[in-house]
Amino acid sequence: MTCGEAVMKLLAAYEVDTVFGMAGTMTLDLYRGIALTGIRHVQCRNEQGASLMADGYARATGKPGVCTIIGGPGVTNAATGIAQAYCDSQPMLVLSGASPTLTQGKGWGAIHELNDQAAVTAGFTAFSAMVRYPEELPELIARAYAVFRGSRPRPVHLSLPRDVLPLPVQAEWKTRRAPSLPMPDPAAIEEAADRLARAKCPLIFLGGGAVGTRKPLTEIAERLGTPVLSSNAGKGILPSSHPLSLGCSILQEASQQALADADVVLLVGSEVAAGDHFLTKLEISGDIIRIDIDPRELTSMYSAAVPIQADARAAMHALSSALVSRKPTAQRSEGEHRVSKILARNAAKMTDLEKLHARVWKILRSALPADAIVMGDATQIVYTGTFAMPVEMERCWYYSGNYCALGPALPLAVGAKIGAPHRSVVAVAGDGGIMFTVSELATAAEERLALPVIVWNNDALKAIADGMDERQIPRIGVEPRSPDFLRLAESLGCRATRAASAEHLAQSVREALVADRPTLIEVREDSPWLKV
Ligand SMILES: Cc1ncc(C[n+]2csc(CCOP(=O)(O)OP(=O)(O)O)c2C)c(N)n1
Ligand SMILES: [Mg+2]
Repeated sequence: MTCGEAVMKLLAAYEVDTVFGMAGTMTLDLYRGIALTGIRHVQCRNEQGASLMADGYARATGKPGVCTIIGGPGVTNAATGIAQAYCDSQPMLVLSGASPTLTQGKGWGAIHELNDQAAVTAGFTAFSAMVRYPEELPELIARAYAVFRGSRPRPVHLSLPRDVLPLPVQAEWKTRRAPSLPMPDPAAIEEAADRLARAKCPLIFLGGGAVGTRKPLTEIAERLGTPVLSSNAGKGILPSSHPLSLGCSILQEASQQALADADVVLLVGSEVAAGDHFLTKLEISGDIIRIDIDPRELTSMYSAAVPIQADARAAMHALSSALVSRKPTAQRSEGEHRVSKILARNAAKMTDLEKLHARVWKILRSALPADAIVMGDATQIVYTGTFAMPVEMERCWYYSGNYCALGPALPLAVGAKIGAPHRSVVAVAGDGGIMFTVSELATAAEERLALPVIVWNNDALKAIADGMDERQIPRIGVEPRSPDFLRLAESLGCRATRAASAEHLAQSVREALVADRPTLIEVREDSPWLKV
């Protein structure tokens, strides 16, 4: 067996069933391994598509997404998807080729040469290693799974030189168990419970690290009458319809004010990324009780009066139990009253454009099942969707405000649909964003994915054009000419339509969810039926 075969066999033992990739002469023996194990290979059109699909697969399944790419340009192309997964704490294993060991660092012009390739991804991976001997791999892959399952999940990059991949491997490689998750310190939980019980005006803020805490979260929020606000990654952990839910309204002023006014803030599994609220720093004047698996977060600018380093699920269960014996100062009815006042103030401040966006979200919500996964790009309609699209379940709404790249929505949706074929998945991108990764429509068509791809077309890079208008800067480079999206999609093997009315949009989405291929649905911002 070659190293390429042994590594894929080991990954199959870690339950890898799919990889997203693009082959090259460098990685041929990795593909010998893919053939041997029968692991599904999804062929992307660009390695950026592969890393973003792997990210989407991870978000839909909770398992690491895996990509198999060449070194050099494969790695630099994939960088955006890897960096986004890093920002959003998603597990991803990147297996890339690399130049022959002897040539590395010499500048001899080896094909796909990239100086110090492992260092290129070091800044946006948990670790990046250049493999020298096949025998290093069982430990490196075990370490990767320890990152995915036993700590804050983040991407890992292993570079496999083209002279190492074909080497013979004698021993049988075995999986190793991931370490257990860190448990909360009982004394810190008691202190947190005391402070929360004494709070007059508490507030909970949730991020993606709080996924899986709905039960203890609901108990805590209801017992203390605490409004619950979330980041994009935390959206849906508490259903939007819960009377204590402020949803992901952190972009809106009244919610920001509520955070500033709270006397105790329970901040769970979030770095409070600026991409979610567009401010340099949110104001929080009350004491912060922070629960985070990553110790670095606990000393960030949102520094904690009570820092609890632990798995959020364990910590929230412990906190809920500790509150049972304490009499809360705040009352549920007061909390619910606060929430409705804040939501009403937010609604009153919505701009006309946000109201237009909200109408589209209302139509999409009506056409999508409750567990549909929405992958959003960096477009104005998605910024509005953060607060205007109600979500009842966690892990259903994804918008990476933090990395905020253009182009991820489509490949994220492709990866999610492949990982969770029975779930409804939809991509929402702007006319600018879709062009970054539009070639992956061909991948989606080849995989026959029932995928609605909504293109919000305002004939501009509008977020930036608006910024120029506001600052009296002439519009430069923000009104690119778009192709005919319908013909483009059709030529890539997709169905395509332009929404002609609210009913037509809803019907098109419903049909796209059960079609035999993807459907591009163009929604024009200047549609007469969208105006009131
Ligand atoms: C890779 C990348 N390049 C540039 C930007 C800067 N940027 C942010 S939003 C935006 C406009 C996007 O246009 P479009 O997708 O049409 O969405 P709209 O703002 O028009 O709704 C740009 C250029 C970015 N976020 N990512
Ligand atoms: Mg646009």
